[in-house]
Amino acid sequence: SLLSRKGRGILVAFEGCDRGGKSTQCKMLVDYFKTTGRDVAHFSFPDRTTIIGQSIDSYLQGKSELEDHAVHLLFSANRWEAVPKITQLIERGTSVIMDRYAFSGVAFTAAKKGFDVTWCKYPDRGLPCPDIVFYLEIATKDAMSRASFGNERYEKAEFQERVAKVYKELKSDDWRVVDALRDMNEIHEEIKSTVIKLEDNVKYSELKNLWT
Ligand code: NYM
Ligand code: MG
Repeated sequence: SLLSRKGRGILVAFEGCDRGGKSTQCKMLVDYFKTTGRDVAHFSFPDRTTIIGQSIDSYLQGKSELEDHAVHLLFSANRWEAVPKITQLIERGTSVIMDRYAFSGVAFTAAKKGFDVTWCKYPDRGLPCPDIVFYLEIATKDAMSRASFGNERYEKAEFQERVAKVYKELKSDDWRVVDALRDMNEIHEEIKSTVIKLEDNVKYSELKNLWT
């Protein structure tokens, strides 16, 4: 595809177990992009505003039950429905910062009994591949002591430990592991400098496809 003169936007994903501060860091990075005049868009998965997202939201809040394979596919469909927007933004030079992505999909389902990583990856195969993934690493005991842990499905210590194990299997060279227990401004500085270094390298390269 044609890349504009200013180059494409970069695709950044934040990942990790619950209560690691992903949303805070996402917002801080988006604000940094805005204040420096970079075009930026912010996505969160699950996107609870769509029809698919509403069923996911109800499931996460424990207001409804869904079969485990079925809800896995809904999470994936909820990403695919955002793909036309994401690719258009990236191609037009807008960077996209995502709070969770396909790695969450795999980690949270593969943490369930009877699921394997290969099966879990398949529905998300071919999604736009993030140029970088920031993995906010936090020990379960520290996450549990943070505000409002335990309100939604999956927010149980034993399950989060299993999720963390799957994430370890998913890590690749495009991941940066960030110690999430530090001061949020310190973390932001580290993320910001990593993104700045990366930016020029990816601007004129094609966006890759995930797990292909
Ligand atoms: N989650 C999130 C999944 O189980 N599969 C997915 O594909 C995604 C994107 O939803 N506990 C889980 C992880 C979280 C929960 O996310 C809601 P958040 O960031 O708390 O809104
Ligand atoms: Mg949550």
